[in-house]
Amino acid sequence: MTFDYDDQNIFAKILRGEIPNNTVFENDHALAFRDINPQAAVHILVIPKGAYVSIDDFAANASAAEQAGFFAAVATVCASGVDEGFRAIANTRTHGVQEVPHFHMHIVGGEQLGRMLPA
Ligand code: DGP
Repeated sequence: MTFDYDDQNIFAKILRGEIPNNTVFENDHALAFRDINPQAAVHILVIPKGAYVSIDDFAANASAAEQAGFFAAVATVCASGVDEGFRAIANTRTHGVQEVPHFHMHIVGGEQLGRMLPA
């Protein structure tokens, strides 16, 4: 599997400061911001600052420091407002209906969620 990164994707533009965002947390390796189209009371996106297309690209190719920084950001986001539970989603490529080709983890919660997939 090869991963071709398009640096014109919307999250790359957010990381470059070309498009505004509602940041909730940032560290050296990750940015967390509110989804523009929230699906629940809490809907935050956590993205690495590095150029990774998808979760499998990130898992295979990101450095240990990048992975630690990313998951530190996930931990910080999840420590605020989703104590009753949440869903972490990484939509990936065509079958996963990924719209933005920069790895992002949705943290969705703050209310009772429906089933993950239709029964
Ligand atoms: P996905 O299908 O997993 O690629 O979801 C992409 C998400 O990104 C979707 O929930 C809407 C969100 N999104 C798209 N464009 C923007 C934007 O410009 N700003 C913010 N904050 N979110 C965006």
